[in-house]
Amino acid sequence: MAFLDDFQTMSSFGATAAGGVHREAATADDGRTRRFLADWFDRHGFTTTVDVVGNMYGTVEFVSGAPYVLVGSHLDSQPTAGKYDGAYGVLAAAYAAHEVAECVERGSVTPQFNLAVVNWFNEEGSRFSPSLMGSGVFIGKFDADDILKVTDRRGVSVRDALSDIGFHGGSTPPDSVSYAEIHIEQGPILEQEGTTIGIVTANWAARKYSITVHGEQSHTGATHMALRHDALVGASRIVLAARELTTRFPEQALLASVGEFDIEPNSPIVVPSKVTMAIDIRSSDPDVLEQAHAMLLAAIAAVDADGEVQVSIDTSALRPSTSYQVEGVELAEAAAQDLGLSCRRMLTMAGHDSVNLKDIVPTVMLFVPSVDGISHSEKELTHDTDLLDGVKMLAETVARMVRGEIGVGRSSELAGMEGAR
Ligand code: HGY
Ligand code: MN
Ligand code: MN
Repeated sequence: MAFLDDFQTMSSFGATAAGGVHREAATADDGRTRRFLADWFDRHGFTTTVDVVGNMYGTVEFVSGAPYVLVGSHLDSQPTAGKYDGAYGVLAAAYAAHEVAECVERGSVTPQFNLAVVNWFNEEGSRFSPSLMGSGVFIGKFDADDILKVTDRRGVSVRDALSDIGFHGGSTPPDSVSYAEIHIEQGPILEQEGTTIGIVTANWAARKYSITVHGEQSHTGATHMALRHDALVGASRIVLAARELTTRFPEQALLASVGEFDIEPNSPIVVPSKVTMAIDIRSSDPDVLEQAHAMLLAAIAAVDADGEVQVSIDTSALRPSTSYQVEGVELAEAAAQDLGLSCRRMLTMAGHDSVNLKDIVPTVMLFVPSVDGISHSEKELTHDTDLLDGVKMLAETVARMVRGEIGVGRSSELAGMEGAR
């Protein structure tokens, strides 16, 4: 199968020994994967363009001057991650778009809109924070100049990293009329139920914090205990407070972890002077998330008030729970039914670029099963049959979108959402 062969080739860029990929945004391996995609676009009649924040588009024009149905995901990965998260969605989008373009050529699809495959820059947010960066600029939530100045841990800016790999472009992004994305579920529900396609109706709410705990550097073997200001002790209390939060709600109602943690100066014989960390808390219930937010702030204030360390909350960002447009959900259900694929409605716990896109255009978000629900791990796995059924499902969905079944004018839901953005 061409799709599976191409997916194997794509997964070789930044491949790890344990079968995953390590391909953070705008690294050399991300560049290699992007060049593979650009070459694929060339070979299949798509025009490649790159915008100022490194979003890559492969466009095909059917109707001169008409807006574009966008379909895509992201090629970047977390460190030592799985090969399916994001990359599957980009290649599936390319194959689906190619199939739809062939249908247009044969006359079996009469297009109302044009079509563009997209690889969003830095969905993961591991090298450069925040996540959902390229799609955030696309929808106008972030300013491109601000984003280009963001630096990684070594002080390299987004602008320089993109230039280094040859993907700091200058093209105007295509004008979008609707968006579709397919992704692995990253949870166990589809596999447990034996369902092939998940159709996402809303995203979980999330809050992400970056926090600094300030102590005072001194000698681990010579400073009296009463005189220590150990940043790591304060930071550890906050890590445990985040875990403890989850026990105050029904099981699964709240998820929380500290995923990033840096100690300074990180020497065996020095009491740590500073710790920076990132906390991620999520819930499907916005009220639970807000209660947890208040509890976490209280726990942090208590650590600060004890006096050994000072704690600052440097950034705190809310990703609210919002719904995907019903018209897109219904379109996908009809497509799955016509293809004879089992499907169910579900929520997404993880963030996706579609969470951004749905704020400006009708958006369809699809899932295929993840074995054991594992993701952000080299153990991530989706069976080939599910990958191929997903491509079929995406092609049918995109064909309907190109025909204009959704995205004509602005939906009433979108009009109502504007004030909340
Ligand atoms: O889930 C996340 O927050 C990430 O953007 N994928
Ligand atoms: Mn992803
Ligand atoms: Mn991810």
